[in-house]
Amino acid sequence: MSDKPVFKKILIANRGEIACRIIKTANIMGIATVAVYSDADRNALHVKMADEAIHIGSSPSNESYLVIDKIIQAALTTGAEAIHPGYGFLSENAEFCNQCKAHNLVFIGPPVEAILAMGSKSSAKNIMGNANVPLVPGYHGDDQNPAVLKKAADDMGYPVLLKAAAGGGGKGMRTVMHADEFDQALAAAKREALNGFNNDIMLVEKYLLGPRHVEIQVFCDQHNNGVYLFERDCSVQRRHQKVIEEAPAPGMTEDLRQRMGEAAIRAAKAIHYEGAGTVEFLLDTQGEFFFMEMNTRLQVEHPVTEMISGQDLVEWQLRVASGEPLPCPQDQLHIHGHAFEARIYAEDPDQDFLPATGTLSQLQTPRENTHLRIDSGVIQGDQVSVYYDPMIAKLIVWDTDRAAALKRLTEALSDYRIKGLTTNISFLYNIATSQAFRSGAIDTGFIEQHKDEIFHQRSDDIKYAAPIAAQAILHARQQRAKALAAGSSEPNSPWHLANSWQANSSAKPILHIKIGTQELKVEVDSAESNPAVKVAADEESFNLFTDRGVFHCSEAKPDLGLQDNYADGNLTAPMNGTVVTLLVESGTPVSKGETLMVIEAMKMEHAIIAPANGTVTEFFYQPGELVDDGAELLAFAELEETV
Ligand code: MV4
Repeated sequence: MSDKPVFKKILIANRGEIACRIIKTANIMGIATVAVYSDADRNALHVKMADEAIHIGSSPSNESYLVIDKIIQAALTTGAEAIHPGYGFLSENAEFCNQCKAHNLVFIGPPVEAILAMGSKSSAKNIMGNANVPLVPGYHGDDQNPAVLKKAADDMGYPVLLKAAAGGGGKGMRTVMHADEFDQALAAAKREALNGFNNDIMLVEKYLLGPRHVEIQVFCDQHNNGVYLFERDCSVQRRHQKVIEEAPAPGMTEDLRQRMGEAAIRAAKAIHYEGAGTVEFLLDTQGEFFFMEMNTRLQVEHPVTEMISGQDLVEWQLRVASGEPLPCPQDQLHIHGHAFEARIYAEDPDQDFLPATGTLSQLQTPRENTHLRIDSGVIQGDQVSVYYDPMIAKLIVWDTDRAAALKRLTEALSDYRIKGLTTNISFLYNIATSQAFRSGAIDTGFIEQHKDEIFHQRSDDIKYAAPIAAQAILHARQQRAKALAAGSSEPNSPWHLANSWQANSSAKPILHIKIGTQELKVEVDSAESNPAVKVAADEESFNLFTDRGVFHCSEAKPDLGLQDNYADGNLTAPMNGTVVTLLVESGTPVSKGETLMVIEAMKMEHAIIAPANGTVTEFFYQPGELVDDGAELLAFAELEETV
């Protein structure tokens, strides 16, 4: 790679996937790495991957990753020459930047002046307006007299958007649809801004309807060179959290790309930028773009840019921070294919995305290759704690065009297996397979507009999923039967042929299935064999990944009232009733806990459950027959444990 390393040793002032990401490139470049860690991260992956690690405090980030002194001390103690702040934490903290300089440590990021210039929306808009970067029409003046703000709104016409100058992430933001709502909205936005940022200076902007979030990756060196590495479309967000990002942006033209790229370079040059930066634009439905803000750091979604450009942006950061010129001029940068990034989170989309915590008891991922990359900071067995962002991994895919890359994304999502905590994988899959997303019709309102499809349980979809789910359940049974047979003393016995052989019935099996919260009976056409969809069939309940989204399915256990019988191995009728269905075939090996037959009594269904691994050697009743309270229902042979 390089003749001499740009730095001998760097400290990474971060944790999780981004710390691991930076260490990977440092390793390739022959740069030694120092990790820092809190109590909760004592055994974290980034600590294991680094050459050295320094403990910097207790678990809360304001007692560890956010404590400037501790991080500076760790760098000085270990002899690191430079600090990479990653994203979040101290990455855009001017004081940290100053402290690095004061201690002769290179801050791998822009000059402090650039961070400060972008810290306020009104100062940013002034600078960008002067640099001929297009701005959303609006008012960003110093005179904060409410009457002046109101007149600005009246003059530009409604709807308008009030934005806190110090704000970010949608905080201190209010839309005003009509003039008569203005005063109240202004008061509310000011209160929120004062609370959140100790500063209630407001901007007034024309409110754009249905805009897209398109951002440009820029890079500048210390020798006045600047290039753009094209755009990312990050329109698919919920509550200002990005969900799926992609590059290039769907529908982007060469002309618009060049105009946005050149505007982004003007923005960066206007603040004498150095290193990796992102200029965010709103792109309206007419194809006009407007400066929104500039992020003075490497961003979470940088991998999609790496995938389409073939460049390592962390390598670029390290080279540029050490004083080297940019690795590549503009005319040698090209877009190859299309990339997506999906952020896999420990959270529950059905509970308003409540963050989930717990142990990753199973973490099985699709295999990485040139088409598929996973950036993660956790491994199986790790905890997702309350202390930090609950992102588990970034799943990044690449292919020659958008449709092929999207297929890779949906396949990879359906290959992910995470147990121990709730994740947003189904939510991501439902977005990725929705018709609107496939067509590239994305804007910042995407999730809200398509929520029925994304959080779907529509009845036509359930009807579609039910037979597939039934096939999956039968398939899983066959797999279990084979596994049992392989472990039994008579592996070649016809009793183990679960797939086709039936003892005394030609009836099609009826399964009781739960899909989401709905329970239904499904008659299975055994002629159809394996399900043609992805399903993790090793579970009692499983996610069924179809081209109409994910369905959470399980075999319904109609009765819980028979738990006592089950515990006793008592296979008798709980009361007078009727046999509803036989759920296994006699002679077929079954697992302990599996439902063998269903009885209906007093308008309630009761499951008769296998007391152990074994086989039903005979059912004494068939569906529709009456049974008396206490009647023996079936003969059961326990599987003898082979020694
Ligand atoms: C806007 C806008 C429409 N018109 N400004 C949201 C967070 C902040 N960074 C800027 N945001 C917006 N500013 C005008 N004049 C719509 C949004 C917006 C948005 C922007 C990017 C990504 C997602 C968004 C979701 C809702 C609103």
